[in-house]
Amino acid sequence: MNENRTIVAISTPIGIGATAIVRISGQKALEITQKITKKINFIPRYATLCCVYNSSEEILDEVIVIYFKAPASYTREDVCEIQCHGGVVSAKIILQTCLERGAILAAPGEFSKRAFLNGRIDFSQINALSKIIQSKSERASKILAKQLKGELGRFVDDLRQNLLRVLAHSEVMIDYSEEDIPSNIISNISLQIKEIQGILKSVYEFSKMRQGIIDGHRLSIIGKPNVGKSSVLNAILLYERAITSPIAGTTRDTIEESVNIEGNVIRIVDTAGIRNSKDEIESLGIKKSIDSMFESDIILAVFDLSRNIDNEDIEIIKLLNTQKNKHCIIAFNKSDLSPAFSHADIQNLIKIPYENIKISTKDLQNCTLLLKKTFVKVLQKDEVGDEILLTSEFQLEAIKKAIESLENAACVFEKLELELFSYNITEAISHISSITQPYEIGEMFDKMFGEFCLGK
Ligand SMILES: Nc1nc2c(ncn2[C@@H]2O[C@H](COP(=O)(O)OP(=O)(O)OP(=O)(O)O)[C@@H](O)[C@H]2O)c(=O)[nH]1
Ligand SMILES: [Mg+2]
Repeated sequence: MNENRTIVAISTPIGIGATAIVRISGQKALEITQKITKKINFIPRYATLCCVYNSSEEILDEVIVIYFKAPASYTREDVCEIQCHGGVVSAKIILQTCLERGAILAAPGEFSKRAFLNGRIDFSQINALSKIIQSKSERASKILAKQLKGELGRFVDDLRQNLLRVLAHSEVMIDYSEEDIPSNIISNISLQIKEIQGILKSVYEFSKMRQGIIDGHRLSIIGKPNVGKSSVLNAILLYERAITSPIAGTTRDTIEESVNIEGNVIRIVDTAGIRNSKDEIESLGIKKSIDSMFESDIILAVFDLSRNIDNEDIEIIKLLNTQKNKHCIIAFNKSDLSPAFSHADIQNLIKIPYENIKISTKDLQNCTLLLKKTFVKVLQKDEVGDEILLTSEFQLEAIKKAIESLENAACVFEKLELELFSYNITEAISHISSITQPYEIGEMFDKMFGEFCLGK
């Protein structure tokens, strides 16, 4: 990127609101603003009322200019913000005039990119920014605002400092012969590694469970065929969205609908019944059911109380057991019929935490009420207080890799293979650091800044 270019963009939505803001950043920001306003004196951080003129000296609008002198600005460059009248015309013609005076149209997120490259914000803050812009929930915005203030950056810094200390100890020990290494240093390092591993694991699991807060909740209804999954979907939506029938294998493809339950937007996915099928189309549907379960943060597994537990149900339980760090609800359906088994019969097969409910979709009112109550109960577990929350797939992946590196480190440390130990600690440090200072900058930047709107 050529840092000498002065960029400009409209940073408010076009056509909405009483005022609009045109933002200019770069070496020529002040000079361009002076030219288009025919005014020389702008005191930094003071609002100045003036007019904007085009190159034929015609007045375009009466505006307020705020000049942010470098480095005390969002990008750490000279920045001028021109507040003009809203609507569709004014901001556009002011933008055009700036372009004529030598500014270049900013790419999406280019102001933030400069802020990052000039050390004003770190990568975790950029991530928070991009998510705040897209956020549709108040809860998500509050969490992201904390990240924007650099909370995650400080967490990363602390961990990095601790690991650097461990690394320094290890480097010193390399020069000793094995028997000369003081035993208290060895036990101290083991303890520190364990402690950091513990912190990382709990942050990872806590965040994984709560991914739905930031990205939106997704609930998959799974079960073997004919247990009443589509009937459950219809009960949640209170209308016949999916076809239901006594024929096993009625639902062939996933069906998705969004519902708002006490302010939580949940995408509900009804899936094809999971079983061993030779039918090609049904098998494709079943694959989609399993994929959908993997992508969900809440799983609603439905069982038919009126039929004996069989191998197909056991397969569903086995699948559930692979889904750690997710919310799981087990619904025993068809409770209006005489029961063939009870919760106690399968309880010890289920290895993950879950809520269980007994329902009958034939008693629609109670069924809907109970399902919604359970969803709310499950979502309440998502409350986030002062805990650190990782808010993107990239951050989760970085912490996961750091945990793996620390596991390797702990393993080689037992054998006092110190060079390998140092190598693994260095790896862990670089994975953790990538949350605030990514090393593969190019591609990731384009992807992330591409999600920004113009003028941010
Ligand atoms: N008695 C009784 N029948 C139910 C209940 N819920 C669903 N059914 C019936 O069970 C049959 C299967 O229901 P569906 O909702 O189509 O089941 P499904 O799990 O979506 O089935 P597939 O799409 O084939 O996997 C239908 O005939 C429903 O009317 C219930 O609570 N009680
Ligand atoms: Mg169905």
